[in-house]
Amino acid sequence: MTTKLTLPKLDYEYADLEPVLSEELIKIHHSKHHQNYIDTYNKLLDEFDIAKVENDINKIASLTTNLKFNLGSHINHSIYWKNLCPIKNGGGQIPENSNLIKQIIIQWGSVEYFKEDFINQIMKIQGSGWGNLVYNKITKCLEYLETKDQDPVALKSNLVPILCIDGWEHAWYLKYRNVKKSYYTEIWKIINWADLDKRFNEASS
Ligand code: MN3
Repeated sequence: MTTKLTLPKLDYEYADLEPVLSEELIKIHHSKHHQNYIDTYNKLLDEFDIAKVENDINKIASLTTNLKFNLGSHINHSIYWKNLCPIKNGGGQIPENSNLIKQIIIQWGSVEYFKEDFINQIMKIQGSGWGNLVYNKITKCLEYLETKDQDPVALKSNLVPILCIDGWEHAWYLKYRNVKKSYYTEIWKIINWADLDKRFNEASS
């Protein structure tokens, strides 16, 4: 018995992340790209059930790789959508008494310097991947972590994702074309700091 995935509904309308991310871009990213990862995962699950019955080792090996890719993508996108918030609903605004912000200031000195550092790090992605801010449960510190392709942070057991930024070209190209850095600079205007703070509090408690 396998559990099929369904596309999570967004907490906002496709046009609500304007002007940082356009309605067309978010609509395609959510209803086409994210949906496609889910449809593919669900289809692979059916094939996996058959491969198990047939004890087909080669089929099982290739399906496992593809299942990981598509489920990882779903996990990453599900965090990404929650990490974003329309400006009119408080996107980009730093909440008062945020434990996450206190930790950022301890480690980076200021939110501005943290953002600058994050942008420098995420610009280093070659090809497709994600730039993540994670909480390390062993060192009890925040870290930047790059994950390749659709690998989710969840594959590393001591790390908890706080912020996952999609570095795939489909996440920004329709709006920013060849100027990728503008995507990474502008996105802070729609960051859902309240969501990040909630994730940090859960991870560090
Ligand atoms: Mn994406």
